[in-house]
Amino acid sequence: MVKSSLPLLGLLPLATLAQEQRPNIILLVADDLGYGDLSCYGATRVSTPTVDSLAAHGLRFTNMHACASTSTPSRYAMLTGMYPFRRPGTDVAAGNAGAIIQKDQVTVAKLLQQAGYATAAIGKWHLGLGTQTAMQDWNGEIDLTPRDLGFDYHYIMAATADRVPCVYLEQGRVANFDPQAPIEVSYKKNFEGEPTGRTHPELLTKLRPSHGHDQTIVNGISRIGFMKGGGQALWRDESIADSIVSHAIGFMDRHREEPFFMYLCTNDVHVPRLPHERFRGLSPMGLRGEAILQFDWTVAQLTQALKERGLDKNTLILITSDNGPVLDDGYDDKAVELAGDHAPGGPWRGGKYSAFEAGSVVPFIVYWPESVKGGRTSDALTSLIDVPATLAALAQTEMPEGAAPDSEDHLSTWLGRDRHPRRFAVSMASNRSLVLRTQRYKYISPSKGGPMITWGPEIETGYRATPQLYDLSRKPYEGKDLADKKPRKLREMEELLEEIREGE
Ligand code: NG6
Ligand code: CA
Repeated sequence: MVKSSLPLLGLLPLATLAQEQRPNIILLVADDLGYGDLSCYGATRVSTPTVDSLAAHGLRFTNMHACASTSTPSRYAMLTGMYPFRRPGTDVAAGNAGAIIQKDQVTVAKLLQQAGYATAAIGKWHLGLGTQTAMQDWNGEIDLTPRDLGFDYHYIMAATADRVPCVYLEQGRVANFDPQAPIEVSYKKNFEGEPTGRTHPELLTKLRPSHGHDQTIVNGISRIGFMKGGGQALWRDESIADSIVSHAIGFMDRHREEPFFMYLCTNDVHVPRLPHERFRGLSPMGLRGEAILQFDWTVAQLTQALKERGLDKNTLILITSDNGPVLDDGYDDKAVELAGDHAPGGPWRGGKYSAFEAGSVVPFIVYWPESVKGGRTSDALTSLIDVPATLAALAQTEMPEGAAPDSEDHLSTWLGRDRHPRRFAVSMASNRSLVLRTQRYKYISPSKGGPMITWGPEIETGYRATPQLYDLSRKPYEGKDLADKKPRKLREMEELLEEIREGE
């Protein structure tokens, strides 16, 4: 079934990479960008020329899996190399959640730091901040930040654009802090006299909620959670991409003489979708389409900046997404009405939140002009759980005992030097049910819950009280449950999942 179009290449063995040749690494993670949202993955109603060109000159994977179909658990796995099902408290985090990754945990950033890389986290964070939930000092210094987790520099959004606090944090403090407007944050109750989307819909000048998202209003958009103050520090949604790009380029400039690692997370294409005005009207799919264009623009800005600094040849860019796509995720941005025949999940069933494939199959493009032969695709089963071990191997640094326990080094597959698939890929749906993929089969563990998401998005969950088995070599994908027909295969998958569950 591994019918990759990769020829087996006789490139230099990795071990001969000299220290000084170690590339800069940009791990570019989009938010909720689906497999079918890029034109190099088959989108026709939107065009992403820059990403397409990186794919054309790099390696494009068709079977990469995020470890969860929502952000927090997916990112947790990608940074720590530990499956989120091993830790409670790894579900979608509030904006005032305490740090979810422990200070003593190994992260990909710590591994690369130890290898001599300058490291940064820029953009969406969504992994909690501070030692204790709801106890952060937003007007002073946050007591546990990405700095404690291996990132020398951070310029981040605490959670998501639809959650308060709507400010950036830089080096543990609110960026552009406004002493005239001290910040308070609560996910329990509103602050006296503060209007919300629910009480003051007339103040919603930019976007209205379609479900949820009716609390504090910032920039004419109501959010999840309550906040007060912020003043000059509050973000303008239309400028988030610009702000992320300029801070990424700033970091590049400060570290052009040494290897750097950037965990660069766009807000696009998460809700509320309000890309910069210069994209308005450029997509038949409205704001969601414009957000995809803005994502492509972000990639263009980065590649251009690398080129101008002579860093383009020796920078490895990995482009992916934290989870699958959703159209209506809580704001009336006409994503559903304007989608036309666009299939954000490509050929896969389900979407964000779901146990079906579109929840976890994500785009994955590897671009490194100096070392990766371009123009190829690979259908090898791969997983974002391997980010820590694979990047540590690339940086030629040791993995400490017990570090990133679920992560494996698949560097040769990622760089296209061979086409070995992972033995399995595990991901987690939003109700924490587990999904197991092998190159050919897929197992969905039994769980409670109806066939559709209940709170607004029109997405099939893939949940069922009985175990499901699918043969992914058959179309339509996940069209026929083989659990009854193939009891031996089913048992084999159950046992494998049990083995993975127990191992650590
Ligand atoms: C959901 C939000 C959704 C989005 C998601 C997290 C509501 C009704 N929906 O709870 O809008 O924020 O959480 O998305 O609140 S993620 O990509 O960061 O995981
Ligand atoms: Ca997401």
